[in-house]
Amino acid sequence: MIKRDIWYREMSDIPFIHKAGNYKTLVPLRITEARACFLNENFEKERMVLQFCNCLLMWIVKRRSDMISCDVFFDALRKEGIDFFTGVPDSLLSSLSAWLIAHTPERHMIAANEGNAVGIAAGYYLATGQIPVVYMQNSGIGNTVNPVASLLHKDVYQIPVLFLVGWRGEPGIHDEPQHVFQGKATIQMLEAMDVKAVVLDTDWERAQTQVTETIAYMKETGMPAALVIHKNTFETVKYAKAQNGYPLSREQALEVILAHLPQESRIVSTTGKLSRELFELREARGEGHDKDFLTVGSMGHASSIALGVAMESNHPVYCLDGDGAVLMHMGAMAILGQNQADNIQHILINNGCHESVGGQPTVGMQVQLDQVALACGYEKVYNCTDESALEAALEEVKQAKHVCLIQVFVNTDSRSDLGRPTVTSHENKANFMAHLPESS
Ligand SMILES: Cc1ncc(C[n+]2csc(CCOP(=O)(O)OP(=O)(O)O)c2C)c(N)n1
Repeated sequence: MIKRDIWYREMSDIPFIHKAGNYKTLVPLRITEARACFLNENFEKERMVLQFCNCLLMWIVKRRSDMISCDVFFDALRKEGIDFFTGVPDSLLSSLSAWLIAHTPERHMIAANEGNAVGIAAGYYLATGQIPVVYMQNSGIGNTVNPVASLLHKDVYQIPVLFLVGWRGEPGIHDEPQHVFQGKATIQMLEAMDVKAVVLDTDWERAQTQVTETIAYMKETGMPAALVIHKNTFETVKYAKAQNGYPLSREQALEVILAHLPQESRIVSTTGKLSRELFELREARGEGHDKDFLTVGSMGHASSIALGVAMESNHPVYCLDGDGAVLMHMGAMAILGQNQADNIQHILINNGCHESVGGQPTVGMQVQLDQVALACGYEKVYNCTDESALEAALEEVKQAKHVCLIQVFVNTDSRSDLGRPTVTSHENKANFMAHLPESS
């Protein structure tokens, strides 16, 4: 959190700009109004922008009055008889997740993937006749395509599900490369599946009418519909990440891993902060990035990408995975376990949550993923909770003749100043491919 006295010392007498809800109107705010503002926590970075501009600050704040209260939003749904929620967390919808976890845990289920959530929602509808909610980042639309088209659609069973879709990569708003195309295609993709798409207004008076009309449409037609949600639509509801007491953080585990991998090995890393930490650790170690493929999108597919690479190369290939990602497409473990390649290893960094998007729990600590790996045909599994156990496992798998699982249990810490890769996704691909053919 920003310390109030530091904020006032740094910001006094400086007018700053408020980017309003629709990101078009620039509203100058007096410093005295800062109290009423929701501030970006990354203060150091913003201060650099301030120093650079000297007197003009492009500040990413929204007045609380521009935002929708989660209490009010869920109350409106409840009045329509909607009170069952399932989905996959996302940073853009983190306030919604936090609210659901705090207020209605027995009516809320975090799913393994967005298609899984559609299945649960459809079953709920069959049992109750009530409309369920599926929430997700727009990246998850792809995971819903089959159950939407062949389960919910009116040509099949005609099941109304209300989707809340976080709009990453919204045109006109800067976002990471993995969100750009998805952002452009979001509305079209929904409409192509005959899912009515309504972009939720950030002003509650207008949004309320949209919610009422959308639900009326669903009740009348029996069809699914989606409320597409801009960034910063909802007032902040904080979720306190559960702590689990494990000594290593994900980044510390990565440090140990990098120090013990064979020189010629290649890494395929999973979606989220793990890949960002890997990138920064490579910089800190003065190494290049050519040996790492950062799977910035396509959550849950890193181990499959690693398998494809391993099949066609002589390098030892290590997949660095997360528990949320492994659970999302757990079938990949079966294919990995049954493959013939002798040069692939699977390292699962398990913090029991979707740490990258707010720390919402996964079932990663309840499910014995090591036993799943063995059942899938992995040669051996290692469960590590500290540095020395991890080091020993990393040394041992160098001799393995088949895929093993090294599961590292870590805490839920991460740095607040974590950056993003400065190499583009195209450069990452080109560099990785260019350095793959020969063992080096
Ligand atoms: C299909 C899809 N759904 C949701 C997301 C949003 N998302 C990005 S990272 C992440 C969490 C990943 O959790 P985990 O694999 O456990 O790694 P951690 O962040 O805990 O290191 C989520 C849900 C996404 N990128 N793609």
